[in-house]
Amino acid sequence: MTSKTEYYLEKEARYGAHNYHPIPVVLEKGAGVFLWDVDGHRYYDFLSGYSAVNQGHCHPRIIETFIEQSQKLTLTSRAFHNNVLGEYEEFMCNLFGYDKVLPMNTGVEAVESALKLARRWGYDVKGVHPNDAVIITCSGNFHGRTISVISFSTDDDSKRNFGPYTPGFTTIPYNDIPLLEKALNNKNVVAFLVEPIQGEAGVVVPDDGYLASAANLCKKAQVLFIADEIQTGLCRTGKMLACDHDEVRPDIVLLGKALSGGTMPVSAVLCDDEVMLTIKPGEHGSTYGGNPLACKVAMTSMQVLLDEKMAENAAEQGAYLRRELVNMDHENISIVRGKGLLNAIVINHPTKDAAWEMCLKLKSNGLLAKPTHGDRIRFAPPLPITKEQIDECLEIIKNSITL
Ligand code: IF1
Repeated sequence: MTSKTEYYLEKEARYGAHNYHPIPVVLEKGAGVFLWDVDGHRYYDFLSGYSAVNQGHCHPRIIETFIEQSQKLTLTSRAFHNNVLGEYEEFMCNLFGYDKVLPMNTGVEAVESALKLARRWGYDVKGVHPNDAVIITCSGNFHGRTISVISFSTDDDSKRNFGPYTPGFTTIPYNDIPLLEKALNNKNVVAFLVEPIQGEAGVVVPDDGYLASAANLCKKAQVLFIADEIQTGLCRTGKMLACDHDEVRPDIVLLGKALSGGTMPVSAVLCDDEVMLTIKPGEHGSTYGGNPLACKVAMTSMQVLLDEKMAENAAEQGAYLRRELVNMDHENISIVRGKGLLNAIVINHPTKDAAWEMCLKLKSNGLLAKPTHGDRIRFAPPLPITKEQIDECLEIIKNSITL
């Protein structure tokens, strides 16, 4: 480790909260699929800020919009109108096919907003007795880190000693239709919250048709189907939304991360009037939600995905990457899975922390990835990656997974 890298690591360790355990690399520049550290080393980024930089680092069009709007007007609060919000809302409703959008900031705020909408809809429209609403979630879920959202986490690290927890949630296994059907047999259930692919769990892809069957069952039971597309959406899996693979139209869609191309926290809840209009003025909101800078940046970020056909490229390069990883037939890789450019390999190696050690080797060889749950490594590069670049990455991977 160079003294320059050490300098920054020391500062963070000394003055920052210790709520992360990062790979020891200090980055100072990014462009497209590449990152550079403080010593000038270049890396392929195989995390993409957990899918926040789908469009690639510092995309010129997104940055141009950012600079332009930030020199004009950045925040008005929702006490007043601004001349960007309405156009952004129209743009989003047209692009995704919903009546209304609710703008928020971080992903977990979109999740919280959806939970509030679902409960409110349950009481005002479905007629559930006040305070009796139940929301079904899946084991292995990751939807963020607020108290209510970790209340239905099944991950001990996220949850332990943060109680007391918020009531009103039940958990069923992921990718299990019979148990969903059983859980829906309760008139107090107002919503089913699900990730189309479970990211944090290590890119767990459900069976084809799972989302369609689940959405169907929800419809029959008069229960809202909420898709958390914060990580899977915005072209990451080879379609605009991961639900598109199953031709499912969720009652509520949650977006975040790449909605701003990695420039700032921008999230959104999309749904129709029957749900959205149950919340009235003064009943929900956020200081930064719907600010004109975020709205302008989000519109360009979405336009870039469309103009540069990033869904198509993610589908094509993702399929190629998985095929070549399987063909590598390496004894240390037991599973290759994913969709589009949201992928993971599962490591099979006796060494304790083998995946972590491999990520350190990947780093030395010029590729940044992060292990999850001990033995899984996520491979999720920015979506503009080319076949030639994937080939180079495959070479790096091959040279790094032998310990
Ligand atoms: C961290 C994981 C990814 C998400 C889904 C909501 C949120 C997230 C499906 C909340 C956030 C994060 C946050 C980040 C790590 C990361 C992550 F490994 F934990 F699961 F991406 F894979 N719904 N995902 O994935 O969004 O409030 O953070 O904007 O360090 O906690 P947020």
